[in-house]
Amino acid sequence: MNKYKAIGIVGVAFLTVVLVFSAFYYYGGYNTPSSSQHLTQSQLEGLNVTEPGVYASQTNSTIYINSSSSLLVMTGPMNGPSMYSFEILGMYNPTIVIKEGVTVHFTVVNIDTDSEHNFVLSNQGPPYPYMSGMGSMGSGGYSSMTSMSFLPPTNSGYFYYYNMSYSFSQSGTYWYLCTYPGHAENGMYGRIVVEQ
Ligand SMILES: [Cu+2]
Repeated sequence: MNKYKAIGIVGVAFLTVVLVFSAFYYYGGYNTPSSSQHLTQSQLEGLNVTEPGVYASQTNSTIYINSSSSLLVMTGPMNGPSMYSFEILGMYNPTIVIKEGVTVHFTVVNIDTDSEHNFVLSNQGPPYPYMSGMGSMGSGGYSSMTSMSFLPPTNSGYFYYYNMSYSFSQSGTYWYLCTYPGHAENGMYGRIVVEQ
C-alpha cells in the first residue's frame, strides 16, 4: 500500500465517523428534547397523591407537612382561578405549614400549555417586582434560597418537570414563587410557615 492510498483510506474513515456523529447529534439535539425530563399524563396522575406525613385542609387552603414527604407542585393550571397559580393537592397557592427539621421533596411539573414557569423558595415576601428573578435562575434583586430554570409549556402530552429537595431546618416564614417576569408580581406565590 502506498502512502497516498493509506492517507485516502484514513480520510474516508474520518469523514464517515464525522457523518455518523453528526447524524446522532442532529437527531439527539433537535428532534427530541432529550435533555429535558418529562412525564406522561398517567405518570403525572400517579404522582398526585397525598403522602402519610401530609395533611391537606381544603377549608383553610393549608397543607400541613409533619414528616419528610414528597409533594407534587403543578404550575400554571389551565382550570385554575388564574394562570399565575401553583396547584398543590387540589388547592391554588396554598399555605404550606412544615414542621421544623422536615425535608420536603418537591416534584415541580409545568401543566401550562402556553407559558414557562418555575418554583423558587425565598425568605422575601410580596409585593414582588415585575422582574422577580432577573433571568432564568431566580437569583438577583432579592434573596432566593433555591434556583430553578424555567420549565417549558406542556407539549404533545408531555409535561416537563424538575425534582428538588429542601430541608426546612430553621423555623420562620418563607415563600414560594415563580420568577418568570411578571408572574410573582401578579400573584404567583404562596406562603410557607416552618413551625417548631
Ligand atoms: Cu410562572
